[in-house]
Parts: sequence; C-alpha cells; structure tokens
Amino acid sequence: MPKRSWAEPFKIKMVEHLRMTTREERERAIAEAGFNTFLLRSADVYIDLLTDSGTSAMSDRQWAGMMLGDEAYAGSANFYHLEEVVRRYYGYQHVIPTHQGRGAEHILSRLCIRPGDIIAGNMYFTTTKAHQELVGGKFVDVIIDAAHDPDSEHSFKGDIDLGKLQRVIDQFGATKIAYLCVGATVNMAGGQPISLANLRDVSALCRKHGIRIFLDATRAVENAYFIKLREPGQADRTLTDILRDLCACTDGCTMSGKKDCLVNIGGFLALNDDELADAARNMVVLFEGLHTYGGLAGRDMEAMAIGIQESVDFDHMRARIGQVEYLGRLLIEGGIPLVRPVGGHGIFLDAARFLPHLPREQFPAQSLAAALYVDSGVRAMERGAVSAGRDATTGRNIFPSLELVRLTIPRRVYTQAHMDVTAESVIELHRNREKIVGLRFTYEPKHLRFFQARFEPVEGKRVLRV
Ligand code: PLI
Repeated sequence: MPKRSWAEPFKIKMVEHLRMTTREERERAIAEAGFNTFLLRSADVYIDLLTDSGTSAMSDRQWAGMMLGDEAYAGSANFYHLEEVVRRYYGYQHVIPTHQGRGAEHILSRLCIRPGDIIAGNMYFTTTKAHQELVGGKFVDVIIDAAHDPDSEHSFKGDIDLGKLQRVIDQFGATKIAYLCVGATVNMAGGQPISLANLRDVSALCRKHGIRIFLDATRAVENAYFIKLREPGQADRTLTDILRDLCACTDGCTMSGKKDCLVNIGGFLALNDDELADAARNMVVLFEGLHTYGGLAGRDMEAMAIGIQESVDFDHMRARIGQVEYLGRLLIEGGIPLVRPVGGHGIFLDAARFLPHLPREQFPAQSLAAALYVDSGVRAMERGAVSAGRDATTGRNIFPSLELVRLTIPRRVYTQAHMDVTAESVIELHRNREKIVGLRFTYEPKHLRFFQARFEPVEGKRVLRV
C-alpha cells in the first residue's frame, strides 16, 4: 500500500516572531544565567523546549472562552462548567481549582500526610516530593526496575512493582503509608506510561490494605493514548473511556492544567471522598482563594474546561505525541543516546552516556543543556542530579540512575522544521562532545535547587569550547 501521511489537525492563525541570536550573544546570555537554562530570558531563546508546562498554544475556541469569563468572587459560571467537564472526563465527584499543580499537591499533602508517614509512588516528581517532605513525609519509589534503565524497551515503564509495594507495606505497615502517589505518565522516567492492567492490580492491593491512591493526572490523557496503542484489548476504545478507567482505580487526583489541559495557567484537586473534599475546600481558602476559583480568574477556568474537551480528541493526541516521536526518530537515526521508548511529552537525552568524559559530580546533564543553548539557541532542561537535590537526612547530593536532558515539546506550538533544527544541533554537539566542559555550583538554593542554582565551568569560561 502507498504511504499515506497524516498532518496536524489544525492550521495556524497567528504567529509570534522568534529572535535569532549569534553564538557570541548566546555565550554571553548563558554565562549571565549562571549556566542554568531556567535563568535565561526567553527573548534570548530560539526554540524553547524547556518545558511543556503552560507553554501550549490555546485554540480559537479557548480564546473565545476567555471572553466568557465570569469574574465573580464566588460561584463563577466558569467554575461550574469546569466542575461539570472534570466530572465527565475524569469521573471524580469533587473539583477544587488551584492556581496550578503544586497548589493541589500542597493541599493534598497537608491534609493526608502526618510527620513520619511514607508516600509510595512510581518515581518522584520534584514539586510533589517537595510538598510531601515539607509536611514531614518520606517518599519511597516503587516503580519497576526497567524505568531506571534508559535502554529497556518496556512498553509501560511507569508500571508499579507489586513486590516492591508489598515490601513497603510489610516494612512500614499500611497505617504508616499516607497514600500511593501514581504518576501517569511518569515525567522523570521520560514521560513513560503506566498500564491500566498494572494500575488495576495496584488498586486491588491498596484497597485490600486500606491505602488510598492519588493520581498525578497532569499527563493522564497522554498516558491513555499509550494504553490505546500498546495495551492488549484497548485499541478500539476512546481516550475518554480509558481515562475514566484510569481515574476509577484511584481516590482522587492532583492536576497541573498547564500540560494535558492545554492552558497557560491552572490546576485542580479532584476527590471522591466527601469529608476529605470538605477539608480541602476549607484549606484552599487559606492558600489559593475561595473554593470556586482557587487562585484562577473565571476566564482561566473556562479555557481549562474547553482545553480538557480538546485534549481527549484522538487526532490531537496523535499529532502531539507524533511530533515527539518524529524528533525521537531523527535523534535515534543520528546515533544519540536517549531514553527508549520515546515518551509522551519530550525526548530525554541520556547525558551520562552522551558525555562519558564528565563525572556525575560535574553535572553532565546541566552542561549538555547549557552547551545546546550555545550551539543553536534551543533551550532544554536538566533532569538529573541537580533536579534530584540533596538527601533530606544526610545532606549529600543524590545521584539518580538517570542523568537526563529533557527536550520538552510544547503542544501545538512548533513545526516539523523546528524539530529538524533541534535534531541537527544535538547531533552536531554529539560529534563535538569532547568540547563540552563540566560545571560546578556557585550558588545553591535550599528548595528545588534546579530552578535558581548558578554554576561555572570547572575550567575556563566556556561550557562549549570553540
Ligand atoms: O508546575 P505545576 O505546579 O503546575 O505542576 C507541578 C507538576 C506536577 N506533576 C507533574 C508530573 C509535573 O510534570 C508538574 C510540573 N511539571 C513541570 C513544570 C515540568 O516542566 O515538567
């Protein structure tokens, strides 16, 4: 059969100009930013693959929805629209808006974790773990071993190892476990999905022991797409049906609407338990705002309600994840070490193998992200030892098994040509990898250090030698 291509299910109505910079300008900019891509000005960035968080392009319908903002302090019509949509697509009863995902994580952690409690989960996420630790909890990873192996082609590297989970229950006792925190997809593992079959088994085990499960639903629609494509028996189902099944295995979710939900700001906490929801509605008043806006304008809630409906469209998701796969294919063909299989929201370069001449203490992923910016103006993000931070007890640097650079693809923003430019730069850098210099801290903040830390090259002044 002749090849039949598919293309994006949208056309472009408005453009935003990008500034091209010289290598000299970029060298200056990255030095001023302390070799941390988070501290660059976006005006100095050509292709911004720092994150897919809050960087999506909204649709004309979402923008039209912004004009329907009901900016009432209490009982905004947009809140009721959002509530109805979350109930319909995610299936949870109670919906409490928050300004973004970590707002929901904060409330949930405060309500459910007592000092000394354990929170088990399928790999940590930075803000989630930070909130769990702030209230005295300790995170224990129960993801399958394959998730830590960049070469494992396991279809569901987000799966939970039931044996590991059982051992945590045996060791600490079910009453010491505040809840199970399930990511879908798992960001730090490379955007890897969890299977429905696994989550159902996990749910059965947790229910047997009376342990609650909360889903990090930030990219759960992307996870549903992988389930449809890869899990036996799921191919003919809609993303909505799969999403509802995922959520039905859990007691509630935290949501950063800035990813799947296609908005630039927003999030929510969704719960089934009436009492817990009452407590959350009471607490949200202290930190976010009244329970019918939670730190959001009415127009933001409207855009999120519309974005959720667009996010479950199969053609949208095929184009979104298809673009990530396209970039992944170019890089794999170019011999670049990266996390396989390619995940949902970005490409995760294996910086440890990309730069074997740099010891982990010189933060190869941080160096690679800075060098990529110097080479082409592409902005990526470190996801390795700098992100992992220090052990809360010993104060020592944590060196996780994965030392990655994430090229994160915003939704509906860049074209295939932008992916080509990015791939060519990464491949060129790989050819010249000996020219990349390691980094050391000059400033290290206490919380979530990767956001604001500053570095300098361990020798000379450049991260990428000429
Ligand atoms: O950035 P927030 O506060 O809206 O959401 C926090 C958050 C929670 N869970 C997961 C899986 C995330 O990926 C997440 C935020 N992620 C960011 C900012 C990212 O760049 O991946």
